[in-house]
Amino acid sequence: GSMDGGGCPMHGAGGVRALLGRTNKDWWPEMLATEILNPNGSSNPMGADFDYAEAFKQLDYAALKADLTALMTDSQPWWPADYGHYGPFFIRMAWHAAGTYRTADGRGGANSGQQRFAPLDSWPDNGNLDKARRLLWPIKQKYGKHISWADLFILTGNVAIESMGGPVFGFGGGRPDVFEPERDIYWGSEDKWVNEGVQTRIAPEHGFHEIEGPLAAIQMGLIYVNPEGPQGNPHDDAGMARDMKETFARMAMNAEETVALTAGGHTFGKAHGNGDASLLGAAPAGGDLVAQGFGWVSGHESGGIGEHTVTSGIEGAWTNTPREWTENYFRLLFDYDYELVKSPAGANQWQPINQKEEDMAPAAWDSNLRVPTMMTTADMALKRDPEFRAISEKFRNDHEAFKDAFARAWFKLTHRDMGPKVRYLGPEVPAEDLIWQDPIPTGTRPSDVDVAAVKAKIAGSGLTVSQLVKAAWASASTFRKSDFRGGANGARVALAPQKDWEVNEPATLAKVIDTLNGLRGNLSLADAIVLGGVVGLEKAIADAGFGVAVPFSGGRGDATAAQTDADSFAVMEPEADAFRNYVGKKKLAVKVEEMMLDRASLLGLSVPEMTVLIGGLRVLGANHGERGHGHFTKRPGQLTNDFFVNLYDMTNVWAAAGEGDDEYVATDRAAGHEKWRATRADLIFGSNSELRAVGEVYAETGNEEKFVKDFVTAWTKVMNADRFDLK
Ligand code: HEB
Repeated sequence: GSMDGGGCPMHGAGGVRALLGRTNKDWWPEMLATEILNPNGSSNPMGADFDYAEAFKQLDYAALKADLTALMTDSQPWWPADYGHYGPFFIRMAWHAAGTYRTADGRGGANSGQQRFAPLDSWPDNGNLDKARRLLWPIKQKYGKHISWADLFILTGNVAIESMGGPVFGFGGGRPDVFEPERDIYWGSEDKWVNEGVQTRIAPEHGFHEIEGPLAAIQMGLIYVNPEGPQGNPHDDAGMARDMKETFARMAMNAEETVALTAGGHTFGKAHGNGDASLLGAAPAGGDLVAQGFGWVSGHESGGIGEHTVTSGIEGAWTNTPREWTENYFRLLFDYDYELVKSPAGANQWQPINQKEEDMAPAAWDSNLRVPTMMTTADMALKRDPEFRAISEKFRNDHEAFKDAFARAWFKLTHRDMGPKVRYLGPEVPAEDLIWQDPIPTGTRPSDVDVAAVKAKIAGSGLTVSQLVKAAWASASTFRKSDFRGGANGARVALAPQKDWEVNEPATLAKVIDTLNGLRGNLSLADAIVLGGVVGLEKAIADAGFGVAVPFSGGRGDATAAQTDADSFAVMEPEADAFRNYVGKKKLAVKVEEMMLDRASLLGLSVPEMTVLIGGLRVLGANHGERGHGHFTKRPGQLTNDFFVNLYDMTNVWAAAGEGDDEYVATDRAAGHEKWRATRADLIFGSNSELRAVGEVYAETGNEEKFVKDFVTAWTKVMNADRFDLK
């Protein structure tokens, strides 16, 4: 069942949910199935040779910014600008583009322009942002390949802030667009949107940790929290603050950043609820052909634009100066007491009691008219929650501190998923290094002579193939293409918290690192760990009788503990790692084989790459804690295709080894004696027809060397996944 009534969010047998939960096909069954033409997920019309960084370097950045500035006040009759200025609207667009980021898997966020696609384009919380994108289209069209939509969303947000006098910390370009929805992301399992019934992800009697898996929003279709209060209840002060803190924490924001962002954002613009929400038409993804992707078209006699716009249903501006950066947000929040009122659309909101005429806002559509300002229940938490209140008071009394905090938090919000600073492009990249960028000192490329010398020392060090391969895998396999964090560069595997992760077998890892540190000469530790993997593999390949070389690209740097935010790395600890046949103690929300897919996806691997890596790692003895499961070989430490050969051997009969679903045993069909042990992450390569089809290729006679070569290619891809300097 679904999670109606705030119940258990888990689905299916054994309390596990489906990896992807509810998908576009579930929401919009009639959506055109364009993916049949892009079975490999590449609908990119720019082609493989297109280098966005090169195209961006040719951009006339100043001209683009001037055009964006002019756009701010170029009101269009089909979507008139409130107060004659689109700035606030564009800030909300940029914030919602970035605000889907979540730390747990690094997915979401601004870095691929996903707001253009379902389901995000049709989330209730993204209401009317389709108009913001259409307003931008002439500029996108003009600058073409030199600016991606993903970059444009964020740069437009920055220009909006600047054009209203607000503080900005910088801008880095370099977010290449994708041209289809990211289909590897879990947005939740609920079958109703936030506005279709009460389906909160935090059951009041439980608490924060109840938000399942990577999710960072409190309800389906929201960026974060319900502005009217938990489940729409405007009187649940504690719940409101709790929801805000937990959801913002899940996108890497602390309480101070949360206050600065919300107050800074709501210094500008207004909410829209001057009309009847029931008159709104379908969201973009479900819309009629002639709507051309325009959503939420209103049946109101005026067309539901301008004065009668309905978006959130809340109505009014937060301040008396909605198109300028000022101190008015905190002033009005603290100077007035507020009473609960209903917007014309029926939403709960808070209105200042006995508001002075001069503190009222101009009407968005008529600057001669004064209307009361408002606060949402979420805004009220900034003064009602004790922790938030202390921060709000500080900002109220120290406007410079507020400006700095807002500018920095906005920069972090909008750049958090871009990975290391080497990926930032353009003239406005701030010089200052920020801890959330996971800084790594630039490495130097070791000479061939040095590499050869260290290789020889590693080979003679007594470290085993298994130890070397495991250390290299532990180091590199944290990489995730979702937010470009992790990876072998920086050698953070030798620092807290990674060095202490159970999956990494801390004691053995420490021994390998000590040994490598003692012999690495002028190579960085990060390079030495990867080179250790090369030495281990080359031995395993030679022992198996093949002559395949393993490439090595040195030049990694070593990060220090001071350059590492240990807490922010803690969320990256694997709860399971099929590549090392590891399952932690925590009960998994999805099946082990789905965790395997998820990790392979974050590493950017294809099905054959994942398959060949698992098959090879098993025979190399890379299992966590020397676990024998899936170790289907009589020649351990040799890089052979034995895993697949033995898995597909019909003399084996497989059965569950006990009560649980985590251990299986093969017996000889005729003689009945035990032959092998396995986990789900092993047997899936026989039971799933697609994985089996690929595994069979590697089991085939004549493909033994292909197996070795493909393994080396996939392995090297993982080792170099974070080498942005090589690309
Ligand atoms: Fe915000 C708007 C809520 C945060 C910025 N918001 C808004 C609205 C609402 C909200 C309801 C209205 C919409 C319509 O139109 O109707 N928010 C909210 C919440 C939160 C937030 C609940 C959490 C707490 N914001 C935020 C942030 C930012 C922002 C963080 C940035 C930084 N917003 C904003 C803006 C606006 C808004 C600018 C306005 C728009 C216009 O004007 O259009």
